Amino acid sequence: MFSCQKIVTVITVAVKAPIRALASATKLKMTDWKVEKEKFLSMSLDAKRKLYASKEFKQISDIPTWEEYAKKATLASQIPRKTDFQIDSSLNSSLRKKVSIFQGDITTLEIDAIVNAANTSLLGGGGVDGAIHRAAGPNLVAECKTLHGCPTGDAVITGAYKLPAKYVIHTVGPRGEKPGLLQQCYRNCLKIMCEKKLQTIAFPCISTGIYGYPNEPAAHIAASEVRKFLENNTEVERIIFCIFLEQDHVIYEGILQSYFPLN
Ligand code: AR6
Repeated sequence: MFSCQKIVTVITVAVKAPIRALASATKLKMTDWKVEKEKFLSMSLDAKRKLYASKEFKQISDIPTWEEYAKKATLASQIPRKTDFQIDSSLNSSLRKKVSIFQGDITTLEIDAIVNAANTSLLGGGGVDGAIHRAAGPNLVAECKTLHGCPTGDAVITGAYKLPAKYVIHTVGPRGEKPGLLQQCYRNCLKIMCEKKLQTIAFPCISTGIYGYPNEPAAHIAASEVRKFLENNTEVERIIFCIFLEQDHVIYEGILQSYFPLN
């Protein structure tokens, strides 16, 4: 006959063993992404390029500055900047070399950081979020899981794994037109850029897809926040507005003429 004490001991052992196994498996998984993250960050560019999901990638030297771009292109009509937004005109000639319009897939950019328009779970989704997770591979979601989400307007940084970029900065845009929260997204991403001493970053048009922020008001926020940041952080090399849709291309060409004047 088993005593009560013995039964309790047997049950305890039976329950604890799988929990311990699960904990050690989880620990192994965590170690996996950490090891992979370090591996990708320390490997040579040649070795890393062999692992990119897409063989097509763009270096910063392939992307013209706004000044170079504007010389070659016939630009869309100018869109005036918000009347209450003041710029320091003495910085115009240097700052138009610090921004770019790039139309295409953000996952092809071989730069310091690309921004992801994520959701509060950070566990992936559609749109640019889906494209980034697909190209980065499963270690990205494994690292994101350890962050336990991100509130709207905030931003967090992770490795970029198989992406050509070094890091992904995930930010959660607002659903619908909420200017204060969208400003926070840009500010918090740029703050991380500074803290991590990153030189190059690309933003998608945060919130303007699935989250339904109207495109032109969102572009005003993007351009004004980047202008403000660059006026105080002139050591940064380049901030890219990564445009996917033709509609945004026309808007950004119009808006950058006002926030980053060409003469
Ligand atoms: N490269 C650059 N821009 C892209 C790409 C790409 N590969 N793919 C789409 N875009 P969205 P949101 C553009 O919907 O509105 C997700 O499910 C797209 O054309 O990706 O902030 C998240 O998990 C648009 O201009 O992001 C969230 O649940 C811009 O990226 C939710 O969607 C943003 O569109 C976030 O919605």
